[in-house]
Amino acid sequence: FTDVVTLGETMALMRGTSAGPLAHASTLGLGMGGSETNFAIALRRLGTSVSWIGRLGADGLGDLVQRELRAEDVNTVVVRDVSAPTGLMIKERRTETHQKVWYYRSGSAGSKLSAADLPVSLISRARLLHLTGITPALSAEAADAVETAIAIAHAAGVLVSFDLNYRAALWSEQEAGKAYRGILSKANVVFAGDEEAAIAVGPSEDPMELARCIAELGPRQVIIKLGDAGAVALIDGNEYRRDAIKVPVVDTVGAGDAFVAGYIAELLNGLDPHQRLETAVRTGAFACMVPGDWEGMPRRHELGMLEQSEPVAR
Ligand code: KDG
Repeated sequence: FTDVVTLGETMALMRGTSAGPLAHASTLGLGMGGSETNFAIALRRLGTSVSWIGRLGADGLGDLVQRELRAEDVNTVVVRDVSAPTGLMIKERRTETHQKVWYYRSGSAGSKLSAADLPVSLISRARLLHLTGITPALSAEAADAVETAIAIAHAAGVLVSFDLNYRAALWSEQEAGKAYRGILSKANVVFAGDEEAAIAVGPSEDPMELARCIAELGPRQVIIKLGDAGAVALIDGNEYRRDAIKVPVVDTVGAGDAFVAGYIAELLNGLDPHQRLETAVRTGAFACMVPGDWEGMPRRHELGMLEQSEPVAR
C-alpha cells in the first residue's frame, strides 16, 4: 500500500533535439510523459510513497514507461493491452522559446482505462487519491474510472485531490466545464490555473475570486497556479499568496505537476499552508529548468539548491 494513489494516461514522448520545424528534424529524443506520472515521480522524489494505475500497450513504448516508473520507485498497477498501442506525444520546439505538443493518443491503451482496472483496496487504504482533468477527457470509460475511483475513495474516507489540467486538443471548454463542476464538488483539494478555473466557474480578473467560486462548490483547499506569478490559495477559509521563485526557464511542461506534488507532499507531512506552498513553488521551479516533463523534479535534499551560489559542489 502507498500513501498516494493516482491514475491516468502516460505516453511515450519524442522531442526535437534542437529548435526548428518538426518537418526538418532528423533526430528526436525518446522518453515518456504524463501529468499523473510526472506528479508521482516528483512526489516519490520528495519521499512520499505513491502508486500509479494505468493502461499501456503490449509494446516497446509501454516497456519504456513501465521501466522508468519502476526505476523511480513508483508502484505501478498496469494493464498491458494487447489490442491498443501506448499513446505518443511529440514536442515540437519550433523556436527556442515556443513549443507545440502533438498528440497521437486517440484509441490508445491509456485512453481505455476503465473502472474494472481499479484496485479497490489500494485506493481504499491510501491517504490521498490524485486525479487530473485529462483522464475524463480521454473516453467515456476513463471518465467512468474517475467517477468510480472517487466513489471508492469517499467510501473509505480517502482525501481526493484534483488538478483541472485543461487540454484543448482533447475536448471543448464547454464539455470540460461540465465535467469539472461534477468532480469539483467531490474533491477536497483542487489545483487550477486561472484560465482553467474560469472554464469551471466563469471568468474573473481576480484569482482569489476564482478560488472562492471553486470553494463554494465544496473543496476546502483551492490553489490557483499562476505560473511565474506564483499562486494564490484559499485554505479552510484563509487566503494565502505566494510568489514564484525566479529561475532560467527551459521548458515549463510538467511544472504544474511538480507544483502539485510539492503541495501534496507537505500536506501529508502535516505542514502548514505556507510551507506547502513554499515546497510547491520550489518544486515547480526545478521542473522549469530542464527540458523533460519530469526529469528535473528535485529530490528532497536538493530543494535548497536554488539559493546556492557555488556553481560546483564537490
Ligand atoms: O502536465 C504535463 C503533461 O501535459 C504532459 O506530461 C503530457 O499528460 C500529458 C498530457 O496529456 O498533456
